[in-house]
Amino acid sequence: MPVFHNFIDGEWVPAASGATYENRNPALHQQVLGLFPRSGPEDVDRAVDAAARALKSWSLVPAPRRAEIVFRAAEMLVRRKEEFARQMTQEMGKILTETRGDAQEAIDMSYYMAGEGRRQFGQTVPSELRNKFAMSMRMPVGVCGLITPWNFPMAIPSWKIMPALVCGNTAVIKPATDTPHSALNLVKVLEDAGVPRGVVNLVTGAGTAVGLPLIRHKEVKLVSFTGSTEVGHEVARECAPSFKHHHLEMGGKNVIIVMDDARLDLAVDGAVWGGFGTSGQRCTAASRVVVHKTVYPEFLEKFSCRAKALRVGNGLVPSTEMGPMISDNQLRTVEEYVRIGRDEGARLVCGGRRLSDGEYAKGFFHEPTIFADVDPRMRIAQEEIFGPVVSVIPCDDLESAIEIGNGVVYGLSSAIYTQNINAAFQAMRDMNTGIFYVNASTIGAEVHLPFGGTKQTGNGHREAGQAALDTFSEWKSIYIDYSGKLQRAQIDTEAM
Ligand code: UN1
Repeated sequence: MPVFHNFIDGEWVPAASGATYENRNPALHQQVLGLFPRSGPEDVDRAVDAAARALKSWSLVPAPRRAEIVFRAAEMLVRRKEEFARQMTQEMGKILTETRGDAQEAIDMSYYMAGEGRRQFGQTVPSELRNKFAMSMRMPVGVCGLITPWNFPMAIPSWKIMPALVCGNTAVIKPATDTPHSALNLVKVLEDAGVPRGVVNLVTGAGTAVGLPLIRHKEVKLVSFTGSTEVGHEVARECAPSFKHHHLEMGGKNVIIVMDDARLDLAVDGAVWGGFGTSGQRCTAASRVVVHKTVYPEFLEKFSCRAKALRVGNGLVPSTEMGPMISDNQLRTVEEYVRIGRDEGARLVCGGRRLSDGEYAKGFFHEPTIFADVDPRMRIAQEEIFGPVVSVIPCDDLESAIEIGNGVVYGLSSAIYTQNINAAFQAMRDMNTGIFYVNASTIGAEVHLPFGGTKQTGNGHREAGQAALDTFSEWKSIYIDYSGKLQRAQIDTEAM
């Protein structure tokens, strides 16, 4: 049985208590993939102390040099992509093509952020006064506490670690309990690429035992959290008393709008990919499809045919199109929402059952599920399910589609399928989401544009793209007066 360790101050060490927990395969639950440290507050303290000690010297390494290490990490990820993807499918369940995509996203983010090492532009502006220079530059924030989810086990850790590093911060990462291995692989690559000791630390274990003490630690100056809106509230509350920076990326209830002039087969492709990719366990998943009434019957027919035909199974088997749920808990949540949908009177057109025959009994599988004729006020159309359950909602026109689309508490991603450029532009303007797609599904954001959402999806910060630099750095404005005399801004300005 492989035994894995925390990474603290450049050493691989067990939890101080020696306790471990099992990392199991959600497709074959009897299979234990490895033992990981069941860490506690004492491990968090050691990791944060190491990160705090490393901060000064790391922040003084020129940003292009820091970025070279990130670049080397990217190259190592390229070489080990297949190995990491297979391990990811085993610990998380999603199919191999998707875990390759997840590792690729980490590669892309690493290359992108490596480039940002040479591009952390500030501003130089004319001063209001003579013989005075004005400019701004970025500063690191300090020790970052990074708390990452299980659905993108390597990509999302990379979204946080890479910008944190190029901006000169040090970090302690606490990966999701269900997917420690992929985060550990990323940290190992950073170690091999030459990140100095203490700069990146990894502590595995539960949210209450590791995440909470990490958020509360006074030396942690920035928390970046991806997960549920419920836990996001808690993170925000914990950070408020000390005004600790906190970046939150939370739930979604994303929508695809299908207009009467849409290329219907393309829209069906998008709904299948967005609804059932990653078994619906994405914050960007297309869990609602709002369809113009004139094409509604045809869309529904085609969509349910495709969903019924999806091959569900172990993600390592090449023919599999949809893997298991991450855990029994997640599977129960999905079953509960199916019950809620039925009770609310939505029409179940396909799926709706846990899969438990034969090989399926060994894991946490659920059928791709579609509810039709859904009222947008129903709970299945309002709440994030994080599973393979899609609500199809009829609409009369673009205005009502947009109103339905916006009628949820979340604001992450939305999409429209139409051939009408005016409709596309109107929806682009009016959908209150952080990400918007035209003739493409709600998933598949790229690393060099801001990622995040409005309303209860986020708290105004973004990750990825240049926006990540704003999340992981502080601004300093600098004025250099070389006039050799007292110049009073605002007061002397007029006399100029
Ligand atoms: C998530 O579901 O938490 O845009 C992130 C996408 C992926 C990232 C999803 N690139 O669907």
